[in-house]
Amino acid sequence: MAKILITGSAGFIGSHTTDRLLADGHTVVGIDNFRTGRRQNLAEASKSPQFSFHEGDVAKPGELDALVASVKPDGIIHLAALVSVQESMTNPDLNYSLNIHATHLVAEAARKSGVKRIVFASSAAIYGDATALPIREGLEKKPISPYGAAKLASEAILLGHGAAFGITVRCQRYFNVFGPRQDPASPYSGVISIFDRRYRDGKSVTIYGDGQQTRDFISVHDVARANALAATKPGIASGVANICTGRATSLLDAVKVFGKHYPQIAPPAHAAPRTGDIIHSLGAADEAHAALGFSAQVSVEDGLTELIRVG
Ligand code: UD2
Repeated sequence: MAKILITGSAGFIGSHTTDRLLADGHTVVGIDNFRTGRRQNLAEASKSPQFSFHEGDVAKPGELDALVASVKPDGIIHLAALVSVQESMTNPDLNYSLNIHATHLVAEAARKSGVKRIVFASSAAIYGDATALPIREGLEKKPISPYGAAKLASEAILLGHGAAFGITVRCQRYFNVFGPRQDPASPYSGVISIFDRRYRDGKSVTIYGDGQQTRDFISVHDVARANALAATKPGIASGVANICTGRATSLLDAVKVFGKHYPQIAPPAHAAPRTGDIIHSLGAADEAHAALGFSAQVSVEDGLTELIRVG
């Protein structure tokens, strides 16, 4: 069994990854500053004697060094980040600090304490407006936001450190993740979280465009499993991999599932397409399977049904 330190452990993906590792019998030490994470997300984890939590800021020099030196984890899963693409546009400095500089601090903390593995929350945003679908990892990277650029830079920082100092680094390029605990607060939150909140509040949803646009929606439970595999599977090499299902789902198909559960709510309204939106996004899932033995197991329909039931 491994001891894993998770930065951003109170966040959407962080808390599910924590739960997954604990369920598999591992020990987890979490760190979060609750900037976007929520204490409530760790309610289940906090019941486990295998879980401990440190309230702190990964981006503050020295803070992580001390924690990593005292915990001596087998691996670090680095999920703490500025998570909103929109916020990276309005505050590129903060994006630099939380999404690039903080990653360097994680790499350094690992080096100083001899940590052997780092798993990093990268994003499909590094590809930008890719038109050749499905998107393969070797595609030219053309990020179109400070957020996407920071994720790409972070991959390079970690892989460089890994090669120089003998750390196995896995960069996980998440596609459109959905599931319980995702924050629906902003108009730029993930569409599934916005739809879930509106249906729950008895309101109908708005589809921007005709609803034929597609995304590679992946359940957060699958993402948590991919993170756990990348952090604990023996004998894996450094590298990057899309964390996706390899299947395209249209917004209309997603809305159909909500409609089944909320027959009393008016059908969606349609509005003009959102400026800058891409029509289709789809990942190729082969690399994660080859490198980690990971393939997504939760169908969009099952994942949505769980979200609607559990919230
Ligand atoms: C993601 C990022 C976005 C940008 C983009 C680059 C998130 C949440 N968004 O957007 O910032 O980096 O990738 O490819 O990470 N929609 C509706 N109704 C709503 C909300 C959304 O119809 O109330 C549509 C939206 O116009 C889009 C689709 O749903 O066509 C998916 O939207 P999204 O923001 O969940 O995800 P995405 O991949 O467009």
